[in-house]
Amino acid sequence: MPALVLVGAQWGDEGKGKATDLLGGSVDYVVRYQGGNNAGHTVVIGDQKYALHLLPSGILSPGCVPVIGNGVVIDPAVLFAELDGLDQRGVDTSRLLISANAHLITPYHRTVDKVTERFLGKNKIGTTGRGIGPAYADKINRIGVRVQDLFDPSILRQKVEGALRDRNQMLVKVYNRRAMSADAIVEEYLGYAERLRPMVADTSLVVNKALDDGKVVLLEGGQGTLLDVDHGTYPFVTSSNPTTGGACSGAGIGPTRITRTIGILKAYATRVGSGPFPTELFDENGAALRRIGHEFGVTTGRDRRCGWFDAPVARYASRVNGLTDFFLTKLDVLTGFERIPVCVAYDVDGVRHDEIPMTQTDFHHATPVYEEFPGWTEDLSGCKTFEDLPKNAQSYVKALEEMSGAPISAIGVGPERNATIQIR
Ligand code: 2SA
Ligand code: GDP
Ligand code: MG
Repeated sequence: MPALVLVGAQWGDEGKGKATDLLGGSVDYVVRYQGGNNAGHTVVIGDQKYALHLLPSGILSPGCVPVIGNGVVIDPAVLFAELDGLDQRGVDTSRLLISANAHLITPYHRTVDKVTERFLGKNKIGTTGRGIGPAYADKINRIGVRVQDLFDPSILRQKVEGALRDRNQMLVKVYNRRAMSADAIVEEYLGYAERLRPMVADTSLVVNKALDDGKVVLLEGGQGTLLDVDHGTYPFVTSSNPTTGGACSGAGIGPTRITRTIGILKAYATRVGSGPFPTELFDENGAALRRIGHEFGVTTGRDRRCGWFDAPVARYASRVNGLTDFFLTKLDVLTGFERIPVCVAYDVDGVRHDEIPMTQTDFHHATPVYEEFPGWTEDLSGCKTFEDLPKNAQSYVKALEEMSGAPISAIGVGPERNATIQIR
């Protein structure tokens, strides 16, 4: 039976949390495969709103086993705080499984993330400051601390001391900071071991067995395609692979298991943090999108940069992820705009580019070539079928579908679970 992947098709915050929750009733396992508590996935159920940072959105579906895969980086204090918060709201979190191979974010990762950003000044990446990049850097450098190391105190000490040797030199000599104490970190992290132990599993084995048994597994990506460390707007990216290839390595399954890859696509565009964003608006339209769409970071509270829909970005996401279909979200936010421009290509120094330019230098210089669509004024929140949408909204969706490289299978017309039009 199938594994499905759900991936952000733009710069994140497309509405992946809602989409995962929507599918939650029909899936048995939801696996996070990359990122960490930099994510902010919002799920609205009735009058309750949940903001999940590290936990898979499937934790809110009672029949679902939530899994944190090997590709995720975990800050244990944040994990427990998030679990406690859900427990207090009556959510059963007891089914959570965590990969023994997932890496841990430690206090030195958070510190390094913050000081390097500060020193980059106007060239900063605009990270969430959660220690994500430095934790992945240690993983690739083969000096990372993994969940399983919490159960072997001597290995844990050896690793923390090893990682701190260089780090402390850098903190003291380059950044004029105090050295960090390996003893304190080891003591703190050993304190997490007991609570963590019952959740820890060989999650690759669990997920593969589930697939063998005919269960449905949903792999939930964080961030988005253009924030992918390989396929995004490097270096203005996160330090993992949100794209569908990352779902295999980050969950420990083979690509032949995957039968559906859904791209979550916002009806306009947003980005949080630095980096190129050709359709970004600096006028009252941008401010209106931010206000109506509540475009503020779920983790950091930062204003999100807002702009018009970018079709080459959607096509790119379709291509690098091999998307089978899109969920189009937040169409309701566009109600009331008289004309809705869509970027159909770019102009780079007088040359038209129909696809994302090959080099970042060109992408930084790209200005959008727009095609305009007539807007609509009707409230969309009550629309249940495609035909219920105003004609101009129907034409807008059809045009987006034509330009984006994969069929649209659902349309979001509000944040709530049932504010969704299922098309196929
Ligand atoms: P990091 O912290 O190393 O992953 O930051 C690197 C870049 O990745 C961006 N990034 C995000 N972009 C959109 N949404 C994210 N999650 C939160 C949300 C963000 C928030 O849902 O709103 O609250 O600010 C997310 N996480 C990472 C980040 O902005 C950098 O550009
Ligand atoms: P994620 O990171 O992709 O899960 O998205 P975020 O939770 O960061 O941001 C998406 C926001 O849009 C959340 O506040 C959702 O509740 C909201 N949302 C999702 N789908 C829709 C929709 O179709 N319409 C509206 N108005 N809001 C939506
Ligand atoms: Mg988000």
